[in-house]
Amino acid sequence: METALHSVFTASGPEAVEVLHLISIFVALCSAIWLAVALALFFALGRRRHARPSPLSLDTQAERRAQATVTGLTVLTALCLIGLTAVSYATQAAITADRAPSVRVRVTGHQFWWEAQYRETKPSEWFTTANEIVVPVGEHVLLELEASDVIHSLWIPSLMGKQDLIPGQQNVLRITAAREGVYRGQCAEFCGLQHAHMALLVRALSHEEYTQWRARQLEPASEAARQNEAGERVYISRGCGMCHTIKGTTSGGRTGPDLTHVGSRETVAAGLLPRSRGTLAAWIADPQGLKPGTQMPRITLSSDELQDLSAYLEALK
Ligand code: HEC
Ligand SMILES: [Cu+2]
Repeated sequence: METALHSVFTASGPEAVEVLHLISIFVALCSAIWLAVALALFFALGRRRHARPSPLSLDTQAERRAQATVTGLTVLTALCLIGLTAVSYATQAAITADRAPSVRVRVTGHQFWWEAQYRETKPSEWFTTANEIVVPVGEHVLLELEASDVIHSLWIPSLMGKQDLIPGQQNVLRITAAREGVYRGQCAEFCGLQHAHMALLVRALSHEEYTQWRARQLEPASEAARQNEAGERVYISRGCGMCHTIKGTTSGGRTGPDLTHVGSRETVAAGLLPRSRGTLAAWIADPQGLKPGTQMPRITLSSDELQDLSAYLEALK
């Protein structure tokens, strides 16, 4: 797997660049002001006052100078605040500008994973994946954010600032990946026990690769997996389908991630483990041990069942 970018300073899309510019302006101006105040303070501390002949006499000239300085600095402070407000509004307007997206994904935050439903075309062509969003490079993507249980927050630092996912409300986040690559995102609002293990990968592919990926996602469970009848039997008979969906089988659960193409994803359990047959088996054998508090129960399986099941899942490309 390529190393995923995860930093505000590797801004990789126009939205992230806007945010980085804004931060830079704030940091530069505030640092300059802090430095000026610190210098003025040191200067004042080091300066000695000349003793006056009569301590109570008023030095009108000095008074007038002080008044002018205070008035000038007050006006300057107000100007700085107004200026920062203006640039911050301008950034806000630029990153939330209503543009026609070429991909629309409904991202639902769950304890403790991300559901991504692609909704760009007619409902018969919708498909659902988890913990990974694939986007065409350079194209505008609209993420519609929802939550199923508690408040989450989506933060993909290299692509955009944070946005909350709130039950009963839809927020949106607009991203455009300027370069091919993998961008890491993270839940940025404490949402429960496994909040730290709630990562999301955004993979930006060329338009052709994206189209191919999309076509594969629309297909039901792969032929290779379907031929592993023993594995599919364990999946169905052990009740996995109550919570999971594998298109092409009788399962249609919505509580857990859609597993139709779980073998094509990079990670297992929202970035917890890199995906392989071994980690899939480890996860199924003891989800509560690996991710205490996760919403998937431990289901006791024989070692043969576990082998067949993990081979089956791995083949779901
Ligand atoms: C009570 C509901 C429930 C049952 C039953 C259940 N799961 Fe899960 N499963 C979940 C949830 C919820 C998650 C997400 C966990 C997380 O990431 O915190 C999950 C995650 C997974 C994942 C990781 C998917 C990914 O893309 O990261 C796999 C694989 C999986 N389950 C397989 C199974 C199998 C196989 C069975 C049957 C032996 C099963 N599950 C039974 C709820 C369930
Ligand atoms: Cu969360």
